[in-house]
Amino acid sequence: MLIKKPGDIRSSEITAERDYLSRRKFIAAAGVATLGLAGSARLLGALGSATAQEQQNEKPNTWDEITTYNNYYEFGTDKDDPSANSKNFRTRPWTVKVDGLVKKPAEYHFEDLVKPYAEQDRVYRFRCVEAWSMVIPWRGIPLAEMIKRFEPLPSAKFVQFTTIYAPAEMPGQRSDVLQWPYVEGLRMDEAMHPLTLMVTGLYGKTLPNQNGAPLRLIVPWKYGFKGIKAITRISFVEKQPLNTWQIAASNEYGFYANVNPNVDHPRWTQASERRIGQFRRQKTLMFNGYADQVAHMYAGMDLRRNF
Ligand SMILES: Nc1nc2c(c(=O)[nH]1)N[C@H]1C(S)=C(S)[C@@H](COP(=O)(O)O)O[C@H]1N2
Ligand SMILES: [Mo]
Repeated sequence: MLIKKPGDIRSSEITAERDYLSRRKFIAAAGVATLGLAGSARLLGALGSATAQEQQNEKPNTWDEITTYNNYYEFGTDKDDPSANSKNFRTRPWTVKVDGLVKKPAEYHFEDLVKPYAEQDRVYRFRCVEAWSMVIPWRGIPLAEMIKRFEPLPSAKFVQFTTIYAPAEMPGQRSDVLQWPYVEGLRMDEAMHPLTLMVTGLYGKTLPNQNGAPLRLIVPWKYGFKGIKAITRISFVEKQPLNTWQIAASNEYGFYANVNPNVDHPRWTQASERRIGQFRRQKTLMFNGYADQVAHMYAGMDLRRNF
């Protein structure tokens, strides 16, 4: 593709999620090979309902909005801190350690980790638990494709992710505002879901440092804090791991963190949200609008208790 500066990209040129979803290529890339027959049937079901979301016709947020309004406590607690303080953060060379309950534990150079895969562009809704939201054109690799290569053992029930610990380059890590390094976790089926993305880029360009370079997670039906940045370790484990925000305040943050308008956070409503760049608040959708694709994974679970 043509490399353009972000300012050159008109919103009409940005391919919306529905275009990807309607392409057979997407079906081949995102689901069938990984999930087998049952999974592909489920994905085809999801495609039908994605079309229903077309009506919302959501415009992606601008490059400036996405890269200057960030949460990344390693670089400060204010929204404009990460863009201001992450300029000298070094993302090369970068290694990702894969360990735990896998047949192929290894330490990968970033380049070797991503090389085998075709990156995909996907526009996802993104909602922070603080009740703001954006629409973001990510570029990345389905996590399921990476995980297949590691050959997890049947005993691996969860995946834990760890951010790099580099206090010399990350001023926030020199304070104890959170426990470092930042950690996150997913249940194996969530990690293998075709919507779950290992993000390497934004607007078709390399991922900026403030958005989690060189590698960050995006799970679009969960609150933003599940999208751990600057991942340096992926561990396959048997027991449900804690995440950083649970460690900080377990009454406010749970393991699942599924976007749920019916269960409020003690400090922020989850029933509605403010889209960055817009004035009017809008209703928050169950599972952030991805219910048709993901609700089956939580059937029978009490989502008030498992928040
Ligand atoms: N390592 C790390 N990852 C993190 C965070 C963080 O502080 N440190 N903040 C999380 C939160 S609360 C949100 S909302 C998203 C923000 O992602 P963005 O800045 O790309 O919008 O990153 C998540 N990932
Ligand atoms: Mo967040």
